[in-house]
Amino acid sequence: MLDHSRSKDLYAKAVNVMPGGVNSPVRAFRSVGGNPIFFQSAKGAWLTDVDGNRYIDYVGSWGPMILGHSHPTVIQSLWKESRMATSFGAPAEVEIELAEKVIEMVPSIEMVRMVNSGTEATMSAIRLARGYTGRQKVIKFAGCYHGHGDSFLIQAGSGATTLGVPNSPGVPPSIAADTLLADFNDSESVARLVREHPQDIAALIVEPVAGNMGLVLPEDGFLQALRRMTEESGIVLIFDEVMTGFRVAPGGAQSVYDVAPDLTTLGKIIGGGLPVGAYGGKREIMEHVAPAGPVYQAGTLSGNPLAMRAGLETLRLISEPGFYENLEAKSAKLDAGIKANLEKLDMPLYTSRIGSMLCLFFTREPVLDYEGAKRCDTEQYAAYFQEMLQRGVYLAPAQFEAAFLSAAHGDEEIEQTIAANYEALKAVRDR
Ligand code: KE4
Repeated sequence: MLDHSRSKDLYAKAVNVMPGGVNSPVRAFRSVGGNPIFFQSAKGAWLTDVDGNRYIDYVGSWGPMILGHSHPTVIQSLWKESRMATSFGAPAEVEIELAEKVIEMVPSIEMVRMVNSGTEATMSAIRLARGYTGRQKVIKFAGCYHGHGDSFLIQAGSGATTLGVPNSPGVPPSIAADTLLADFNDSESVARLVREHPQDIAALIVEPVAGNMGLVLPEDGFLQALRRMTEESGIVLIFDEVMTGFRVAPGGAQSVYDVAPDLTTLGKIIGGGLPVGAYGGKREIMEHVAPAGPVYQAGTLSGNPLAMRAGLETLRLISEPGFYENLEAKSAKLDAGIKANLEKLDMPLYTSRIGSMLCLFFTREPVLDYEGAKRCDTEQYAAYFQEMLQRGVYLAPAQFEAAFLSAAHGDEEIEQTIAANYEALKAVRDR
């Protein structure tokens, strides 16, 4: 067993000063048991914890670390930027540079506003949709997670499901009443809501590839149906690409499925590991955002030069020729290795993958929506997580997440992961 004594000591201190000892619930290992691990450093595909144990990392800070941790070019650019300033609270050229890069990479985005988290991006996007349309209601999908804004904590995925609170206390019923729930991959569930609430739906927000109930891909025609129905009804279509943006392709999931939303929300990779979110889209809609228009949204550290610089350098590096092809080859190799292990062990578990996002579901049924995800055996996932941890592989401490590869994951890491996966699955099977 790995020695985690310093992590244990630190957690005992942490729980006295922070709720649950963490600054974000899913990190607390509540659904996988045991003590959360405290980390000391990270480089490339590797994490080192405070007890000196090393792990191959498949959380990647929940998505941002597509280059791998502490990429030298990003670190160097941050060092240079920090010698000039850390924050102005006033315009800086690097904000324009990042905005231009985002607009270049995501054609549906004509104008963009930087914020400080994915939650801020999604909260602002629905406020903008409500201000632009003069309508009130928002459609979301059960199992999708759009951050912790009040309107979204209705059948929310990710940590909300992991901790069993998909509908959080503290959300006023009046707010919840304006959030309409549909089922992922079920366009008829959307059509029904549109029929029931003609002219009163401001926005439909969806993760075009759902990464917060495990990884659930859109079935053929689903996203196209959402585009058609929202177009016909004057509903603002918002693709929440906080996780998939710059992850599944340079232009995000919308470029993979060739569906252009009205607004896109971004986060994670756009900050290169520093706190950045963004929302953007059609100029005609974005021009309603203050101070250009009346829809108010603001932020002390929005456009912060350090965060902008880390994001810009990251987007420049992932735009280099061959980056995604390389990432795809690594991801396909890992996926094939896991599938071969499941075959050898006669464990027909369901898996999903798109690019460098993968998921192993502890269920034999295909997972196409939230109901399917909730059928997973989270106890088995917990056992699998611990077996992998002991073998030096750090996975999301929750079944309802995705695993992320980075460009820094090489053959050595992938082969070590496949070997650990075989042993861990065997241990779970034979429990
Ligand atoms: P943040 O506010 O956590 O930056 O972004 C919220 C968000 C919005 N939209 C999508 C599609 C997201 O996946 C997220 C955040 N993702 C989770 C992981 N599934 C963040 C990890 C955490 O909550 O600690």
